[in-house]
Amino acid sequence: MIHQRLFIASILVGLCISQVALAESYVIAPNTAAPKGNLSPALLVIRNGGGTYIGETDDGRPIFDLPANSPLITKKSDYNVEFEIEPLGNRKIYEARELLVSYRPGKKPSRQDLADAGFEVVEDYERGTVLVIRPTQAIVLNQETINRLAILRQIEHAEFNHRCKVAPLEAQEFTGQDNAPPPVNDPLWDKLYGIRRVGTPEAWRNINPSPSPSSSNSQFGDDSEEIIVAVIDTGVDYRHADLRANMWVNPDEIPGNGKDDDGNGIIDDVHGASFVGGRASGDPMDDNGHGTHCAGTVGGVGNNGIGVVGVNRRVKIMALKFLDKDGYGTDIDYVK
Ligand SMILES: [Ca+2]
Ligand SMILES: [Ca+2]
Ligand SMILES: [Ca+2]
Repeated sequence: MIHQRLFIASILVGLCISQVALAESYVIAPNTAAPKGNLSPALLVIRNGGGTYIGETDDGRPIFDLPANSPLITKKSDYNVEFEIEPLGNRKIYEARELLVSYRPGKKPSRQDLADAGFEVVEDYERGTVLVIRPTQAIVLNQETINRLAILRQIEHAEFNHRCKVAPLEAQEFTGQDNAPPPVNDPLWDKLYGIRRVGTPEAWRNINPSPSPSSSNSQFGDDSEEIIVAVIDTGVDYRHADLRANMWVNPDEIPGNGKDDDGNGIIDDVHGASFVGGRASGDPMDDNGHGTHCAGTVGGVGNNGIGVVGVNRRVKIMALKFLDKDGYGTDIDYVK
């Protein structure tokens, strides 16, 4: 997926979960001249765990050190993610913890080196210089144990492989001042909270002062058919009557033939892919509902007399699933 030549207009992740304050630590190997904020590109995520964020360069300069509740905004996108962080004192939870470590290109630490430091490889993410590792003994993962990795000079960066969870969907109805007649014939227009809250009707009216169900697509300024939006979430019900016309279709993959026609390592990935549980699959069907809800907000087919309308009435939605049916997923599966 990562190597597809695609224009991804935006990435939506709707994650939110209760959090517990905990100091979170990052470590940079002593000989790594990391400029300020230069974390591994594959690991740029927001950290808003309510703790203090610390990173150091080889000469001791802090990379970042933020007070509680100051989110780090990534360079890549501007999404709102909060991660579940269990109490450090909860030994049982941390016994099962994993770490993500990135290493310098061509400098992958050997399994023996990692074993000498007390870790074993859970997963080798070969498309990036990233390993998922875990302690070989039931120990608490904290700064001290992470520091043991610092003796491996190949390692640039280490952090917890967080487990995160989507917030349950809450029904909300729009209660704003928009008294204009419905611009589309989608029957759930009156119940659409998100896109009206963010002013989508006003945006449409900037293009067409009187949008109505009889307006043509072009009169909505609806030229976004070539834009691909990746919804990274619990998957998407790509057969949904109000979404299927707006689903991205992999042009180089023949569906249902049991072969990886485009050679990207994933069989029959027609509308996206799933990375749940560390296994790549070509079927990102949503078994939770959250991702389909998000996809509807992004690109529910507009003015078709069915269901909802998205911010983009015509768009191509790529379903990338990393959260399971209960809404849980990990950092590493998100990165994929
Ligand atoms: Ca494929
Ligand atoms: Ca195929
Ligand atoms: Ca619709």
